[in-house]
Amino acid sequence: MRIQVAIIGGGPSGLLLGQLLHRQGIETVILERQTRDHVLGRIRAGILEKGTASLMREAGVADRMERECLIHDGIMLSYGNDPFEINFRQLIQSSVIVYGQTELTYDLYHAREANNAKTVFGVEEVRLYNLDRPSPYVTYRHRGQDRHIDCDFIAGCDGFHGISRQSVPRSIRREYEKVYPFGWLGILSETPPVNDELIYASSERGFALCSMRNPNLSRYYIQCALSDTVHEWSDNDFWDELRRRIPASKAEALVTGPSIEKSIAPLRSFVTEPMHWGRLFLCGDAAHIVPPTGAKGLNTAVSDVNYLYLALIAHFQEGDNEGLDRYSEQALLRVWKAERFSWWFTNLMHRFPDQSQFDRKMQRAEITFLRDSTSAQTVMAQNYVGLPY
Ligand code: RFL
Ligand code: PHB
Repeated sequence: MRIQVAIIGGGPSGLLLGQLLHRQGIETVILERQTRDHVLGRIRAGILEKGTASLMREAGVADRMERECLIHDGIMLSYGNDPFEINFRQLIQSSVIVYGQTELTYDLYHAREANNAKTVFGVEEVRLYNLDRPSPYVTYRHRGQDRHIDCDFIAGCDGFHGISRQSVPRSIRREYEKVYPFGWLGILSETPPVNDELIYASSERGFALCSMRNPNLSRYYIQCALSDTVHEWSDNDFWDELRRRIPASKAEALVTGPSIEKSIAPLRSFVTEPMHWGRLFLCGDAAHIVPPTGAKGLNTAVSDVNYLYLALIAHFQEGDNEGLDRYSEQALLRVWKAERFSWWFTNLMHRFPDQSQFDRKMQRAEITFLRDSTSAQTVMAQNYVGLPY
């Protein structure tokens, strides 16, 4: 089999890239390790930047998103019992969109199937070859058979645990990492959200986040120890702990119910450089990870896709390779800014195990500065709604 672009990974990066390229007449195959249902069952991101929404529009897959999304003009922050709003609309005339990664991924699979574009699920032992030559190829096993795909380019969209990043020689790769000493325990429940806007709460007991997917589906998180397991947290324990961490007026108004999903995610900042080697281009979580504070993971994956998509069409349609040559540098410039924002917001809002009273006072001073300073709020708003591409 021969194809123009082989895409490794059928998460949001791979699917969106495939859909954008398909609309420009560029042929792709997506190789996905899991089943479609497995990919769609993963509850992850919930907030889309404007740039993400416009790329969904450009990909022709935004109809349901436009109909069902919620538009959020701001977020609430709270320290102890002291909530205040950062209003994006007033500060920078902008907003974000609430639309789950599961929904976005579903829309992209639906479009791919309607286009008859090829996706192979359940692939094993994917290996990339000849990456530094003009004729790269991919091998994999599927239903017990060995397969081979010749291609012009490979897009490594296979997430943090994928093989694409590992295919860049160790001598070329530089990796930067910070692992945080806590995780987030998240639950999804069919209850009305406690507030119209998201609440990011810093309390003496640790961080909490009140988010949502729609008017009857709430997503809540609490900071937990890395050694905690979901089985140790009953729904009642979760709700009790959440109430203790959010402002009292919100704790009183919280509507609880059974969780329909419960999971723990560790928090990590990670970047690999370069994001391009020979005919291989890394996109999204394959190249970088952010802690979820600030909702930058999915959105940064999408901004990589934007740069790579434009570079690939310039190559295929005009024989212009400048975008491909500049891809890594261009993508990394924006990636590091998202890394900085997510790291800053994580440090500001969480309790760290070895934190001194002085460190806690510093957090308090910074949050109150943010509460009282329009300039500081403007900087926060610009980063939260998404920096320009
Ligand atoms: P994904 O979504 O991980 O998709 C990669 C796909 O590649 C497949 N794969 C392979 N396929 C073939 N061969 C191999 N060898 C393969 N190895 C892996 C995987 O099965 C998968 O389908 O990466 P992508 O597309 O770059 O998208 C990135 C986003 O998913 C990610 O940035 C966000 O979900 C991060 N993230 C969150 N971001 C937010 O903005 N807000 C959140 O609340 C939020 N919650 C989360 C998250 C990430 C999590 N992970 C990765 C542990 C919660 C979790 C649990
Ligand atoms: C979510 O809704 O899952 C979510 C929202 C905002 C974040 C992280 C996660 O910063």
